[in-house]
Amino acid sequence: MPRGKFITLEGGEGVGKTTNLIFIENYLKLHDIPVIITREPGGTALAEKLRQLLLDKNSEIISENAELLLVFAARAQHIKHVIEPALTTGVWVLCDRFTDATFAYQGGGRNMKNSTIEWLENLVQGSLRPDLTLLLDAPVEIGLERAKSRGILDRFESEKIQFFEQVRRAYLLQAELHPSRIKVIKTNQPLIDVENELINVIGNFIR
Ligand code: T5A
Repeated sequence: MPRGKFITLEGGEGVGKTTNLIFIENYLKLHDIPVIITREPGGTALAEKLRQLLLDKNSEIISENAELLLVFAARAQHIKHVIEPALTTGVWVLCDRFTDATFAYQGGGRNMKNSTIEWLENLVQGSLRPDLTLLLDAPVEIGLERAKSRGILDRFESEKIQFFEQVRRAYLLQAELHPSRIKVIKTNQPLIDVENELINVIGNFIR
């Protein structure tokens, strides 16, 4: 049985990852591709608990190293119990955020060294990397406006605008570094146009 493909969706706050994840899942199912959707941080019972700790804005101040290690601890569980078992049985995995988010948020947002993140990436993931990454990109104000319209902000969403500008820059830099894997899709356009671009990219990928 051929190994499944690993597709990740990335982007800053409120750019439309969750909305478009469901659209992509339906598109793949229409093409008879077995697929599961999952998310990071999260995806297993323990990783979801770690997600709660990471997003809780009432917690004690979380040090940058603790934040980075919590993200990778959740990822280790997610890979072992969800991602690898699916891929090895031929199921495609569609994941809302993965390690590009760590380069963007902890690397870009928190100014942590990329070499530290790369070290943990190799430790936790071995050779596992996404086969395709869809980087949804919109000006920071638009994404934050959309995120705010949903109500209470979490620990990350409560950061200052400069943090999100750094996150966006780091994401776009990742796309420049990995042009064959990461496809940038602008989401400051009507949803139907975003969906058409996604069909184009994923259609090519399937072929
Ligand atoms: N994190 C995560 C790290 O710091 N390091 C890491 O390694 C990882 C993996 C997780 C947080 O954890 C941090 C980053 C994050 O802050 P999250 O829930 O995954 O949090 O991320 P969020 O960005 O908070 O997710 P959101 O649900 O807020 O944003 P989405 O999923 O991008 O946006 P979505 O689809 O919910 O859309 C937001 C609103 O916009 C509308 C939708 O209908 C919705 O109301 N919308 C559009 N409106 C108009 N036009 C369009 N084209 C639209 N697309 C969507």
